[in-house]
Amino acid sequence: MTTVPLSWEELDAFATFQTDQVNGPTNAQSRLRLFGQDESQVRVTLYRDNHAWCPYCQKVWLWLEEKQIPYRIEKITMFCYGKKEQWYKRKVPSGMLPALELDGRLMTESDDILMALEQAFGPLAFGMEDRKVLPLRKLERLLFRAWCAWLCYPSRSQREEQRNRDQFARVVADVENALSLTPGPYLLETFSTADVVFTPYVERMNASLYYYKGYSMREENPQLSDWFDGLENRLTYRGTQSDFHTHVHDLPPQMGGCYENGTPEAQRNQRRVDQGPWFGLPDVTYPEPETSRVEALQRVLKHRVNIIRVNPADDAAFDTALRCALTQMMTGEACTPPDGTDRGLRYLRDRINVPRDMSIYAAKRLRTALEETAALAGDAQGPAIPVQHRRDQDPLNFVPV
Ligand SMILES: N[C@@H](CCC(=O)N[C@@H](CS)C(=O)NCC(=O)O)C(=O)O
Repeated sequence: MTTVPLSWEELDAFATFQTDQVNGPTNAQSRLRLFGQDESQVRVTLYRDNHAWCPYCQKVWLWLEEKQIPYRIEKITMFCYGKKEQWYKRKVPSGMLPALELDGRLMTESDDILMALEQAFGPLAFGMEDRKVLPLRKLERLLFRAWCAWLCYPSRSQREEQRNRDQFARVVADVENALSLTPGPYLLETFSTADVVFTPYVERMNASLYYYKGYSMREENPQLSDWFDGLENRLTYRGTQSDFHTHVHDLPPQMGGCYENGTPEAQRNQRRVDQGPWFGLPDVTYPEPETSRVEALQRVLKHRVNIIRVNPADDAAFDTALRCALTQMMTGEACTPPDGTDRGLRYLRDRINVPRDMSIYAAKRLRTALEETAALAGDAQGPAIPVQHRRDQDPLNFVPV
């Protein structure tokens, strides 16, 4: 027995989630952050990517949020998602992100940006050039290189694959050791620039190695596990945090390829990340907020016209199918979608982007509802996610109507 889908008006009535994007918790949708201060205090504009994916942007974003510096956000398209904005190319001819304006002075290069921000506003506990931070920054680059060597080049033999894995494990052991030297979960006595520098790529390592190599960085390393938990205790980090699905499908075009090792663990993890269940994956451990469903609903309601328009399914049928999935998500009652919409529902399931569209738990709720609703119609998967580019995510398709 399944229910009939709620109308858009009925779904609207569930949309009671209030957020303050300007002064409230860190979120990916905000264009202005004031932290309770007056707009006249704004000295900073951050130019970051539309998809909230760029790791170097995340570094600067997290730093500004931690320091509660009032700032504006301008969002730019990264090459692999669509066409770079001409006005931005006039400002930054290379088109690279992040860029930042401080008192009208434009700068690029995330490390230089952080150092300029430290000069203007003081360090985040320990500065970029602090003698405790410098060796940790070096360690982060070693970890990054070992990760790329393992993930982003095809291994010619089992031995080479094992060598790359061992090399990565050796650097991880050094990170574990560094983390064990401090009493808390962070790299130094307190949360600092050092943690901000590690965050973006370690988050991407955790996702990609789980999926492509069957290696669970967060679960297999107790100090890193505590470190991730320590990050997730911070609302700043939660607002910038992505999920496994988003990262593993955004990394190949960005990194020039990600190579799986074909182990049973990797294959099992790939099925899990792509088809669920998404709850219980080691991409998050803090408890699910009560607002996750309503957050997901509101984000869909805001963009529903474009979501339906870009979907490969017939618009009228997909309108009903989407309402079925949202009805299931909000009421818990199964709702059978029109025949043939399973493919379209899974297309959308595969294109929820965290944190661009919504927070991690909201995305898990929505992916689950889309999958469970699709399963009532059939087992057709959506068109494959491209690995050379992500123009299926062109932000121009989602300009609010
Ligand atoms: N060294 C630079 C690296 C910045 C960088 O590589 N940015 C990439 C995104 S992660 C970029 O802007 N690529 C151009 C594009 O994809 O549009 C920094 O630290 O800021």
